[in-house]
Amino acid sequence: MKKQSKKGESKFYPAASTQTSCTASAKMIDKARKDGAETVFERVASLKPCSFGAGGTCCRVCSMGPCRVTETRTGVCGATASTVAARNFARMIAAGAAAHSDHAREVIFTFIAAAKGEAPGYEIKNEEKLHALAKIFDINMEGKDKNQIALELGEKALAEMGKQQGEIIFVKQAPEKRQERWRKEGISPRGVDREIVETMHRTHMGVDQDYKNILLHGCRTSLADGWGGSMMATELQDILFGVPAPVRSKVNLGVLKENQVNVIVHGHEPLLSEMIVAAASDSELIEEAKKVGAKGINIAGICCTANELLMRKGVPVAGNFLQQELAIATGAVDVMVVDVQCIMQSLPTVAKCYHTEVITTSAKGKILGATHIEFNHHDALKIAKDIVRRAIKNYPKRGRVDIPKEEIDLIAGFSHETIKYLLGGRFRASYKPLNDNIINGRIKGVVGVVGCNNPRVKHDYVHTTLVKELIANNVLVLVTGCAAISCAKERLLIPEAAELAGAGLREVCEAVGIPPVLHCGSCVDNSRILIAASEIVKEGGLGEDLNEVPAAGCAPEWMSEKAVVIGQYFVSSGVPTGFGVSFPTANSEVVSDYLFKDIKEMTGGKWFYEPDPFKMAKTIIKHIDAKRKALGIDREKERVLYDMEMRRDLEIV
Ligand code: NFS
Repeated sequence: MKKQSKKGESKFYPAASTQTSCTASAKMIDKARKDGAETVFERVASLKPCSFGAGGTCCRVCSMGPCRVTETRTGVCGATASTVAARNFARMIAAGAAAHSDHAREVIFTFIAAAKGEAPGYEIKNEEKLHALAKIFDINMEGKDKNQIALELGEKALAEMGKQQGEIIFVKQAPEKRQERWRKEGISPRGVDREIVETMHRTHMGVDQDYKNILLHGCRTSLADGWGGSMMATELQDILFGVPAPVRSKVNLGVLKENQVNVIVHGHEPLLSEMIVAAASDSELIEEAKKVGAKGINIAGICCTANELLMRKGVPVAGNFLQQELAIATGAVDVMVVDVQCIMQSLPTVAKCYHTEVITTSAKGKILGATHIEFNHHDALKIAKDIVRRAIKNYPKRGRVDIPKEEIDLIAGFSHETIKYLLGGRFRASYKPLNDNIINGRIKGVVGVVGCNNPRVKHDYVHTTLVKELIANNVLVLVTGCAAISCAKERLLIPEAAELAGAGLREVCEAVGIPPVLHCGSCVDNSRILIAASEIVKEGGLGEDLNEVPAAGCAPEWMSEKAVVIGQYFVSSGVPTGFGVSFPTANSEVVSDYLFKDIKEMTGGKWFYEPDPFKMAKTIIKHIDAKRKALGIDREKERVLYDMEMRRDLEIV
């Protein structure tokens, strides 16, 4: 137990080493405690979660309550535990979908402005992907230059958000059989905004009060995100900033530099952060930095903004969700610039103990105590330069600096295009070698390990323990988000990590020269996993629909509503998906049972819950083995261990 004195009081907190498996983080937790800076690691210890809320049966959609509903006690309006739990779950899906999709909307606005030449600094960079997308959107490209095509694409993409009828265009990226299933069940998404609005309507007091019907629309809303908003964000960002390809970089708090101006970019949308990276290489600004005694300007990322910049530019990653306050505690962050999502309100309070300036940049996300400099794509580079200048000005104000030495190598940049090229070769890009290796059993299956950190469980430990178990069992792991950063810190994103893999997976990784854990990007980039899985199906030999592929998803340290929508769109796409930490409908046995079992009839996928990483690995492998059996590819190389009697029998023969 560690002691912290605050305002003359003594408080006791768990030892940092029990709260995180990341040694750099543990050091900074201790340092922040000594410095009197309260972080999430103290707040979590002093605040117990409300059991009604945690299990999904606190209803506060009207003012007759809030009602704490149980299996035997309804709310004032008569709403049962199953209705309330389904309603809360659906609202989490809608909020998560809204976050991803609103991110997409900003990207589309900038995309259109870039095509019109109204966003200096941005350009339609990847023409190959522009043409591929234009094809999907049925755009006639004849005689048009890239900006004309991009303008049409941008406008069509924007129309997808507000589309009222028909189907989201990306739905046709899914295998035929899957599309038919969605149509048959009535869950094929019509338009992004429409499904989100309808969830809010249905879950208003006194509307949809049949848990199955609520969850049915939850499926539809989740698909509007996975195959709509999220996919749109990823695909258009790839055209604007480039399709990720394998790139080397570094991770953990050691990427901060004592002798340089450090700017941390944190949040989600790469629109401004891409410009900050550009500003940091501006020779005039570098000169200004030198004048204040710094050797240069260093940019590092936190959370999914970090993943965006890492994937496309190889910008180093300072840490994941639970490290945002700890980065400030190093005393070396001159500016932390944030946009939207996963940003703790405590940042300016923590920053008060140091010299860091926290700058908010989105009109949608302000924090009291932070400086607000609003971003717009017309003046992006100028705004980025202003922000970097503030960091330079702040550099001489530093107090004691204590940067942990951890700075770990990693390889990222595995877009679905890259995986295809790496496995099949530049001129015959194909998923066939991957399919063949799954069929011959060298690779048992493919699992997406995604999502957040949650201080209710040991930081990074659940992710990395689970992933190590999976690769040891020949499961190829695709990672995104904070999960990817956890794995990177544990040295799992380098080719040498193949030594920890089972013999089959190791052989494949060594032959191709890839790590057994592939970094596919940020959280909106989970849509890359959907496309990769669809390509696997289209390649042939592993079933005709996504639910037949030996694959699974999980978010073992989840905390945000975005994780819920991601999990649900995996399940709605036919993929068994697990949560660790806690399950948001736990207080309703009826709803949990439905999500864990019966939803499978509708989607072919289902949820599971398992907080223990070893048991979760076992559950995942069981799912994969069942799928291998159903495909008839489970019979290879069964090793028989002979006992003495069997040997004697053999000798007689
Ligand atoms: Ni996604 Fe969770 Fe946030 Fe990224 Fe990290 S916390 S759901 S992983 S940064 S979005």
